[in-house]
Amino acid sequence: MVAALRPGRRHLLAAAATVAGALPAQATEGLRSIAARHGVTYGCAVQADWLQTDAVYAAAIAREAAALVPEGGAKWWDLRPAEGRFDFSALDAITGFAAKHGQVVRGHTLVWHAAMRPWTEAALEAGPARARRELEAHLDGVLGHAAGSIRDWDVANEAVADPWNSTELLKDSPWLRALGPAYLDLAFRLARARDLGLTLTYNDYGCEHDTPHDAEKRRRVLALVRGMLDRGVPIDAVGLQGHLHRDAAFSAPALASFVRSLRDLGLAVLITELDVIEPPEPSDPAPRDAAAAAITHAFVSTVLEAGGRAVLTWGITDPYSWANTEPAMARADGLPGRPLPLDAGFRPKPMWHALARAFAGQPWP
Ligand code: 9MR
Repeated sequence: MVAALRPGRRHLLAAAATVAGALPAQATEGLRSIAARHGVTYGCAVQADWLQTDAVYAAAIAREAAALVPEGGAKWWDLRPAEGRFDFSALDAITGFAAKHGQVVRGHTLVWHAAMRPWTEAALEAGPARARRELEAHLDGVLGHAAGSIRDWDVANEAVADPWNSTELLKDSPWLRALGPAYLDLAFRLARARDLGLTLTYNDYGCEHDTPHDAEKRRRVLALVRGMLDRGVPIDAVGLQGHLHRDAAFSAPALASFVRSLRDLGLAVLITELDVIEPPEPSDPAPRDAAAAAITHAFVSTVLEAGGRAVLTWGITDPYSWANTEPAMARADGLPGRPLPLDAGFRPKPMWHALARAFAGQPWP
């Protein structure tokens, strides 16, 4: 499945068929300019190889997005392939594309429990002094390299424990094991010390829905950032990933109250990884797209009304989404998921229109 849906032939053929100006008429104005008219920044996750090999994909990213975030490319896995070595090739391709198209880039992510090579995991297991040295070297190398192109970093990603498998505040992670619970404070302090002007963001999932687990996750995220602020730790923003579960309960008041609590702490709030994960039924695309659009509109409108100002989707077109490329995410009925604003032919779906209406403060019919 991965091979079938990874970039390549299918989309290169699509590129050949449509690149000569045959994009659908209704997509001539991208979400980026619709959002900008209403004071909102819209963007999406991108992958460097697709920007370089798929002309239709690249054109869609240029048209739709004012902000880019590397889906990979800025994780330890990509930046630190071997001990003592940095590889900025994917990141540079993305920041280069962004510079050419007047887009800003968010960095994702400096500290995460996942996406590290075995050498990094071994280094973190070698004790706190070694772990701190690696973290400092990483921040020196990465923040220094990207200082001119990335001004907003997810300093930490998904550090809060999941309520369904832990009663702790922090998730088990190589960083926690190496440096103890103060590792987050340390990462944010070290990042600020290296570059006073960066926006330092904490990013997490599982805060979106009206379920007991999400309510508890919201409580934990608030407790984490309140504690950091009480300790004088520099943190500027909280990213709500927004991997929505299409049929999970949603409450605008519950989410708005969470966003306002973060805003009251002086933190910016943004949506960083929006997409809609579907259950396996029904198979007809029309009701699926309608339901995805409805929850997208409710979620985005709520965050914007409560003071959020930026919205990034986790990709732009369905076939390239992790919901389709990762076998573990596959629908039980085998049909491709439809999690993103554009379909496989780069045509706007109802989700695209839901975003446009949410940016404009218009209701969803
Ligand atoms: O979508 C990303 C996928 O292509 C990568 O293989 C994976 C591991 O690096 O990360 C995925 O992105 C995740 C993001 O970094 C953090 N939040 C959840 C995203 C989806 O798993």
